[in-house]
Amino acid sequence: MSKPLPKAKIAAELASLPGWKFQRNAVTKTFKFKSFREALSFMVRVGFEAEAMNHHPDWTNVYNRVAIRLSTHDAGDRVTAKDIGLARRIQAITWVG
Ligand code: H2B
Repeated sequence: MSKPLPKAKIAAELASLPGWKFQRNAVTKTFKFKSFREALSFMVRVGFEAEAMNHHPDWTNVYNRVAIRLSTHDAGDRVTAKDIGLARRIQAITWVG
């Protein structure tokens, strides 16, 4: 089971993850797209990454916005290396801001 990362380690990781924040024991980012279609395509793309990692985002979608919150439920809803890994994979999806 993965262990919660210390706050300082999370801050260090976020330095190279543009737009991601540490909020209420999760790493978060809201993405805005041109349309619902784009937002939904992004969610499908992220879904495949999540399935490949067996690590899944908590998220909400309202029209062209997708608000993502990453934490590890098995670690008591705290941020672990898995969340940082998924954030990096999301960030690597080429057309994402
Ligand atoms: N996603 C997240 N974000 N946290 C988890 O602890 C988690 C998960 N656990 N996806 C996985 C699935 C677990 O429930 C399965 C059984 O491996």
